[in-house]
Amino acid sequence: MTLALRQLATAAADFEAEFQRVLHWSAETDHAIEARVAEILADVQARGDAAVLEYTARFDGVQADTVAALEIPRGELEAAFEGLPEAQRSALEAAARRVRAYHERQLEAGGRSWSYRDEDGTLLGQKVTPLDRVGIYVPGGKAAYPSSVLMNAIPAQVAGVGEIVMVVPTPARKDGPSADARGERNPLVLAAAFVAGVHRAFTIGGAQAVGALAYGTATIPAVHKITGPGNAYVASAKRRVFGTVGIDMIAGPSEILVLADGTTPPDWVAMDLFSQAEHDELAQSILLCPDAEYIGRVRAEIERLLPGMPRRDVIRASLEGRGALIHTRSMEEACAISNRIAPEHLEVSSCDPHRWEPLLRHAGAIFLGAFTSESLGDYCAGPNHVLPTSGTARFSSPLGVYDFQKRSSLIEVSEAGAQTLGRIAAELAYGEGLQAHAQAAELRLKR
Ligand code: HSO
Ligand code: ZN
Repeated sequence: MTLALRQLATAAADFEAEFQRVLHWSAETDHAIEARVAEILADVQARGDAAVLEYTARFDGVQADTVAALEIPRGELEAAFEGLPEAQRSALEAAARRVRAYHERQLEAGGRSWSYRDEDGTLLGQKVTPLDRVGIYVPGGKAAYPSSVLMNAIPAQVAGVGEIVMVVPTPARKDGPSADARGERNPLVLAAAFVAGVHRAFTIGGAQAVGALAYGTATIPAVHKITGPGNAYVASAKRRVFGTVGIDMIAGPSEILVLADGTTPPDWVAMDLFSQAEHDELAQSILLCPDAEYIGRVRAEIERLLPGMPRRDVIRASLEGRGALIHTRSMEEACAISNRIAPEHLEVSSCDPHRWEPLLRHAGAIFLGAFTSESLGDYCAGPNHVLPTSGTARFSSPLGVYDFQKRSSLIEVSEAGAQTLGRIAAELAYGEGLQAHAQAAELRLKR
């Protein structure tokens, strides 16, 4: 069975038209979902816990008398961690350690307050403070990723956030009565929450969980920012509560772009393309390479390896729907095309990656050299795996410590400074017709 995987060449006459098809990304809004989410949010805001209980029963099949019964006690997070096989426990801890070490560097490099005095002795500065309370949304079901719990909670913890509240839906089992009236819980997710220092966790999800975190209920504390991925309902709810609270980003399907010079074993590249394709039928995997013969070898490896992959149906749909193998005239041209795509993950699969890295401007994360498989970054290299998708790497950055901090400006004007600044401010204030502004400055001038 052959694979309908698009092949393009920059030298071809129809390249631009074909390339537009690869770039094309329809982010249509579903009006039915939008309306439903608006209703749920309004209801949670008006009725609090009672609304959360109703929607949790209706959507997740989980019956509870109180929202307090949907809270997972910290002891249960710890028990989940203790109950894991030793190998999983130490892998989780090793990953958390590396992610923490990386984000601590971020704090050191740019996350501290600073100030200076100007020539008049006026103090100017920037005070950095962590958010008091944040909410982390963790999807249930097929997209429940313990690694994402680490990637969201650890930067918050490193920033010094006072309280990290996690929500994770735990739909009741469809195949008969659930042993746990509160639904099926994923022990790895709970264990990751324990390792990452989550303070409180609730088994709720969907737009109702986003609403509860944004507005607060009698049981669920209102947070100041909500981060984490979710389905279309969650994404829509996050957009709507933005302004009441902060949000991180609206993440689209995963993307990987491999920029190859033809020196990496082709099966490694094929598997790296699979690694993001297996996330989602809408994920995007692209190969850019100036060596046509090598592209043929990668393609052969893709066809050879695909039938053995447990998630081959998802991978095939993703590769056929949005994947592409692109032959370029040179590595320089491949870098330029990569910048136009601005992928979430960019692998520079080259024997000389530092030669190309300076040419690469837009990517969520850049993985240098043949040994750096993107999947290492997903779990344990250290940098965050929550990254800008759908071309937004042109203007946004990975989730980081800075997303859990805010800055306040500090100003302390000296007596000498009041003379210098007072004259400037008064002049501009009169120009704007704002008398009180001008006089507030002038009253402090020495007569
Ligand atoms: N590649 C995904 C993150 C992930 N991969 C979680 C595996 N688990 C989005 O960057
Ligand atoms: Zn991944």
